[in-house]
Amino acid sequence: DQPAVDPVVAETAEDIATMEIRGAATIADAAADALATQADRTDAADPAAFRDELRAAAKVLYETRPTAVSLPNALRYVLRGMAGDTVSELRASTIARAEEFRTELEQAQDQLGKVGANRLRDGDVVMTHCHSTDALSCIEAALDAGKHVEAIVKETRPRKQGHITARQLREWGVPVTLIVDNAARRYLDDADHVLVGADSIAADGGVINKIGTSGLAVNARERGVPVMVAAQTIKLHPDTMTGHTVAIEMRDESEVLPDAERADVTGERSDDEGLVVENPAFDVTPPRYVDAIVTERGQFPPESIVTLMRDLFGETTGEPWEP
Ligand code: RUB
Repeated sequence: DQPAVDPVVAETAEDIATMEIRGAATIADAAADALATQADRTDAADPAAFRDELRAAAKVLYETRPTAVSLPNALRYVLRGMAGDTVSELRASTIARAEEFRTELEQAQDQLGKVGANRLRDGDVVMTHCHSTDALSCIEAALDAGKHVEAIVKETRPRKQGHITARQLREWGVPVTLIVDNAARRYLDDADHVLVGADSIAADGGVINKIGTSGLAVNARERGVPVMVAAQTIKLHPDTMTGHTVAIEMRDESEVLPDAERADVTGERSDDEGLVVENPAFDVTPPRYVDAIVTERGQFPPESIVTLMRDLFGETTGEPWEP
C-alpha cells in the first residue's frame, strides 16, 4: 500500500511543476510548508506509518523540478527533524522543524541582502536576469541604506520572469530599463554590476541559474562589469562534492514555440520531424566568470565556496528521504 499523500502536497507539487510556484527559495519554502501540512493532517496509525507518509510526501515534492537544490535541501532538513516515539510527538517536531526552516530561510535572505548591499554604491546601475528573491534582497538592503540604485532588467525568455523583477523594483521606486535578452551586451556599458541568483552552486564554484546567465557573465567579463551571485547557503549542492553533476531541467517545447505559432515555422508540414525545439531552463556559469558569491555567511570567491559547503553539508549524502 502506498502511504496517503495529502491533497495539499499534491497541489503544491503541481504548482512547482507548472511554475505557479517558482524560484529556488520560494520552492524550498513551499515544500517545507507542504511537509508541515502533511504532518498536521496525518491519520497515521503509528510512528512507522507517519514516517512513511512524510517520506512519500517528500518524494512527490522532489520529483517536480530537478535543478534547484534548495528543494532536496529543504526536504532533508525537515525530514531529519522528525523526532519522537508517538505520532503526536512526531507531528509536533516535524511542524516545528518546518517552521524553523522557513524562518531561517527568510533570515538568511535578509542577512545576505545586507552583505550584497555593501557591494553596491550610491548611484550604481545593476543588470538583472530572471527573478531572484535573493538578488532582490541585495537591492532592497541598498535602498534601505539610503542608496540610489537603478536597474536594467533582462526580459528573460521564454517565461519572462524579468517582468516580475521589474514590477518589484518599480514598487520600490527603482528606475527600471526593461530590455530583451539580446540587448544585454549593448547595455552592459551602462551597468556597474550584473546581479543574479542561483538554483544550485557546485563544489567547483560553478553557478547554475536561469538559462542565459552564463552568456551574460561572459559578456560582462569582456565589458569589465563584475558579476555578483546572491545565493543563500541552501543553494549549495552537496552531491557535487562527490563528483555528481547538477541535472539541468529541460522544459516543454511549447514554452518556446506555442502550438498557435507552430505553423509559422513548419508551414504546411505540421508533422515535420526535422524540426527540433529545445528548452533548457538553466545553464552553468564557470567560476572564472563570477566575481563574488554573496551568502548569509558573507561573500566568497567562487573557488572557495567548497570550504563553506564542506562545513555545512559535509556529512550529507543520499536522497532526502533516506534516514
Ligand atoms: C528561477 C531562477 C532564479 C533562482 C534564484 O528560475 O533561475 O534566478 O531560482 O531565485 P525559474 P531565488 O523561474 O525557472 O524557477 O533567489 O528567488 O531563490
